[in-house]
Amino acid sequence: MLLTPLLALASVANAHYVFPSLIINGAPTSEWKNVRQWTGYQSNGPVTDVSSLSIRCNVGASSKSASTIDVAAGSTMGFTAKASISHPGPLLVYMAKVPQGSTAASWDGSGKVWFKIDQVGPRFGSSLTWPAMGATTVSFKIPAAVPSGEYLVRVESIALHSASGTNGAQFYISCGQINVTGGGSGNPTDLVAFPGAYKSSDPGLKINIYYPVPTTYAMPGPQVWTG
Ligand SMILES: *[C@@H]1O[C@H](CO)[C@@H](O)[C@H](O)[C@H]1NC(C)=O
Ligand SMILES: [Cu+2]
Repeated sequence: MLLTPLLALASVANAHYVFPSLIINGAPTSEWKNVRQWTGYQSNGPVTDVSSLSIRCNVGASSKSASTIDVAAGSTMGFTAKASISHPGPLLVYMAKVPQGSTAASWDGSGKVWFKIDQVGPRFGSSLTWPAMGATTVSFKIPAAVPSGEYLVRVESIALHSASGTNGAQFYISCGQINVTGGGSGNPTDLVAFPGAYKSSDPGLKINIYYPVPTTYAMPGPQVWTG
């Protein structure tokens, strides 16, 4: 995971955020061109119910459509975070292959189809520090072994600043539409569904990250598939 930090410490302490653009070949695409524009995106607000359909690609986005863009297998791509990831918590990235006969533009992402390709959790010390916090871009590698074809790619920042109560974790999510070219012959494992991958009682979701200071952290969801 590569993270671009916010350069100036802007007044974002309590601000929500969105992931509106993909970063392809080092350059951001237009906002909401290759990322599904979810209902109410202007609010920058989070999803909080892990059992809702909104946990998949954000509010109403299962039935939204964007443009699909080519990405070479094995290359680095990313998302912009606007204005920045201003809450503490892990950052996770999933992909789902579009089934035969469907397209990234029309598929809803349903079923046990999502595999995790990257994540970054906390560093431990006298308090937890979260490397993704403050980032304005997040970048990750599309595994070289991923087969060619169309995919949804899902970025997720889970904000844990008020997660000690049930449904206190906040999920900031976007789904992009990509067409993997030059792919391999891997067979992604540990597939999960959204909703379904998480429970509100998961130890990485219902957690007081401040006191007592945790010495371990259980990343939500499955293992990372590295190809
Ligand atoms: C995906 O890439 C393949 C190989 O270049 C191409 O034939 C196909 O048209 C592309 N699909 C989309 C939706 O861009
Ligand atoms: Cu917020």
